[in-house]
Amino acid sequence: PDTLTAIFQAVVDGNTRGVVEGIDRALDHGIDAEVILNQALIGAMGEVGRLFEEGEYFVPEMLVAARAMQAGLSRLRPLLVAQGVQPLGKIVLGTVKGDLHDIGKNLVGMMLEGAGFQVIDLGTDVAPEKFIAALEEHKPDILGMSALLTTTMSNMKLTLDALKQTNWRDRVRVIVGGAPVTEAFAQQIGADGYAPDASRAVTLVKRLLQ
Ligand code: B1M
Repeated sequence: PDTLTAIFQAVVDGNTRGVVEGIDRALDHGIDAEVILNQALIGAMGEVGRLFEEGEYFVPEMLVAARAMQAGLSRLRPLLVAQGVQPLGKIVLGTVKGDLHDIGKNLVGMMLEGAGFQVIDLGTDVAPEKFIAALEEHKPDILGMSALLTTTMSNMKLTLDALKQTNWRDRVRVIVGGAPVTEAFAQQIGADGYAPDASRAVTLVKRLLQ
């Protein structure tokens, strides 16, 4: 528990080295990678968000915290991702246009890979045309969009609308997620599914591909 608190604090402080060393120590103590992820890393980003809301943190602090978090995720990645399995399906994933948040998306991608799916990650600020070009190129089973801002959620709908202009809408299942996104919103824009977190994104994808 002390080790987890130290990792949590290192993320909040943006102390990348502290995060990585803390994770190594936690793993040495036999703490499970998923426990480290959920309790220390994800918990810490929640705290960073709270500090930002209260005006105690500004964008630079959020950014260094995010970097420390990403370093932690990279360290955990091999433990969360199973290797050498036959892909269960293909997913094209990206954060929508205008939105640069990628931690949640990366986590969703990692969990899906861990569950045996092939993930093609288009990164952040992905315009509808770019999603469509990736569908043409990779011919995935699923298209996943992430948005963290209330102002960029609408770009999920724009992407879905753009899909309808192509012959892709019926050929791919579309799932959405991200902090401001809800089940109701997903239905309203005509997505095929919504997941509130990365592990439920895996359950959702499995269900949609059955
Ligand atoms: Co930003 N930011 N940020 N930020 N940031 C939020 C989102 C905010 C809620 C903070 C706040 O005010 N409390 C707020 C949004 C308010 C709103 O829209 N209502 C906000 C703001 C305002 C901004 C800026 C506008 C600030 C500014 O410039 N004034 C700016 C916008 C930049 C842009 O995108 N154009 C901005 C910038 C940034 C940083 C670049 C500094 C940094 C991002 C770095 C990065 O991602 N590489 C950052 C960060 C770190 C945050 C907070 C603190 C943390 C986000 C995060 O990584 N959470 C965030 C506050 C918060 O969320 N408490 C905040 C951890 C992550 C694991 O969770 O992403 O929710 P999450 O993902 C979850 C689920 O949502 C779900 O699964 C994930 C794992 O369980 N999920 C999916 C996500 N995608 C999914 C897709 C799926 C399924 C599930 O299917 C495809």
